[in-house]
Amino acid sequence: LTVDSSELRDSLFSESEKRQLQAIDTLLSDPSHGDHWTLLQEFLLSFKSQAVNWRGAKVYRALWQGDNLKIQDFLDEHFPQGFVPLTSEAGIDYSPIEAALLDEVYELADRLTLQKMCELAGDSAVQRKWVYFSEVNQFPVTDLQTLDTLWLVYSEGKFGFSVQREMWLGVGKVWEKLWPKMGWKKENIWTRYPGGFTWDLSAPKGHLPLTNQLRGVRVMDSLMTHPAFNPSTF
Ligand code: UYC
Repeated sequence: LTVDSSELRDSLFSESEKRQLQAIDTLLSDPSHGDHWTLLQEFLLSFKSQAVNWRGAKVYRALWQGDNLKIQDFLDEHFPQGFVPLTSEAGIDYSPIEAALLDEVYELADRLTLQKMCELAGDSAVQRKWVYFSEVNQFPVTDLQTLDTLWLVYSEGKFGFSVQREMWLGVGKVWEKLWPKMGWKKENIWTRYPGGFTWDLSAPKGHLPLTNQLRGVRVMDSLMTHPAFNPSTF
């Protein structure tokens, strides 16, 4: 490695998020360049022994969207199941959600999230196409964390239940203060599904995934208070 690329390497593995992002931008501007490709591989492989984060997912997504065969082969070989470990205690396959998020089709990812939550709840929820708060309470910690990680890492940390939960705690658990912050209510009027929502990263923090409020706030409350997002359970 040249002096330049060893400096790039330091930045890539730096604790400073800003420095890391600059390195990522440089590397992704020409990923198949020899030194760049060496570093990108090392960076992605580091997530085999370390929790995934959105910087890793950003690199994975950019390479996944590209059309370089050598790069595609590397991803197929080392990440045949996608980037995020899709752990499920319930035996549910979350890969369609990851595929939608990789494609940046956030509306489909949101639909699939609801569908998978119905699967988690069982056959009757799949039939009725929505979930009871009492079913959400019984969701395995692992599965909700997998769903949350998917949203988190493919949104640069902007979306996900854990983000919504932090915002909810930040407004003293007052729902009416939460809705406008997430863009679910504007000038005291509910945002209309689906056209009123913003299906990309220009959305407000916590905008996605959606939880329909038609039947009240209890499902959302069950999500926000679930042990999956409660640090005291660990
Ligand atoms: N919808 O307004 N929503 C639907 C949201 C409300 C309504 C689906 C979110 C308010 C009806 C999703 C908000 C309301 C349907 C969401 C929102 C309302 C529907 C599809 C802001 C009227 C048709 C999944 C809080 C004043 C479905 C699903 C039906 C659908 C999400 C109406 C994801 C976050 C109170 C009539 N809305 N929803 O659940 O059941 O069907 O007929 O929240």
